[in-house]
Amino acid sequence: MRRRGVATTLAAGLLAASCVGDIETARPDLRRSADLARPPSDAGAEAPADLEDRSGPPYPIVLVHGMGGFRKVGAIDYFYKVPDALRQSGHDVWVSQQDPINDSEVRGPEVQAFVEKVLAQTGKAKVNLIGHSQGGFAVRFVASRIGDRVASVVTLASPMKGTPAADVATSGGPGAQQAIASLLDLYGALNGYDSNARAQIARLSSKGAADFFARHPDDPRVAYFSITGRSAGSNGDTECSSPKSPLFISRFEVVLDSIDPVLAVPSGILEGLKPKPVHDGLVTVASARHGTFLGCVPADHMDEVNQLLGDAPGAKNTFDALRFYRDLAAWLVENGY
Ligand SMILES: [Ca+2]
Repeated sequence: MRRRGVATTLAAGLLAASCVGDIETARPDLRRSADLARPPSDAGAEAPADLEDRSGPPYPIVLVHGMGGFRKVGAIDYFYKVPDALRQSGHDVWVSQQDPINDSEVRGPEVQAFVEKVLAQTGKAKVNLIGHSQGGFAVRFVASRIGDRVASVVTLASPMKGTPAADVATSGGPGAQQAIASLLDLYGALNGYDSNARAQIARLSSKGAADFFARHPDDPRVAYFSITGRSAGSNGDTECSSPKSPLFISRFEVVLDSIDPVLAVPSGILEGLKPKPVHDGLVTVASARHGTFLGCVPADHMDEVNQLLGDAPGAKNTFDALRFYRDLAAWLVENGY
């Protein structure tokens, strides 16, 4: 059931919050809105059956961002213009505002608390979680903790097996300082390599990722899907192949993407590996594959979330991030989530 009134009210609340720069004060107000109360026209409905019906699908969508704010964008606008695009299509969308720079062990419980508030406010039995990059760690954490309340987990370009860029950054070896500087710049952690940023980058290393998911295993009651980007002019080769790829992804099969300049350093690290992996400038396809892999879109790590600020993904690249998220949300509804 679509609730445009709810979506509109939530959109207004989150838009108001988005005008505030500070993460703590920008945390969305989770008071029950008037629109969440039963509409007057439903007052005479059969209460028990009606309540049961309203808790079912389609479930609310919770977007969970990765590290940062990218550069000057900030965490609130991380999925640039995506929440509004989804709400305009009738989806009930919430944007988690967890700590932008911290270990997934810290961010995971923050997202869980947020999801539990969404569940309480909407009266829905479950939610759909969509996490980009390190946000994929947080959504898998939540599904591991409260799997009975999670219908689906969609991870986008999440380095489930770590990223070689973080391996180099944490190695202390040649190129480490440049890798650290580039990651901090990318994520907007310009105030220095503090302990939180250090922990977060370490979590994105292959060892850090393995440790994390060993502690927070998947729940068999949850449907796990993954999608990732391919860039640097790659067509994805066999690494992107998926028999489960829906049309909204597979239709980009012959479209190529160029790397955003902000990803030059981590992309260079990946391009230097032998054999050279298919990647999005930060995360390899092999690392991002998890659960039911739905394929690759021609997008670098910034394009995947319509960054920077909605700029075009690259010459002759027809990938449209806002359309992608609308298609993804519609696909979730079609499939009963
Ligand atoms: Ca691009």
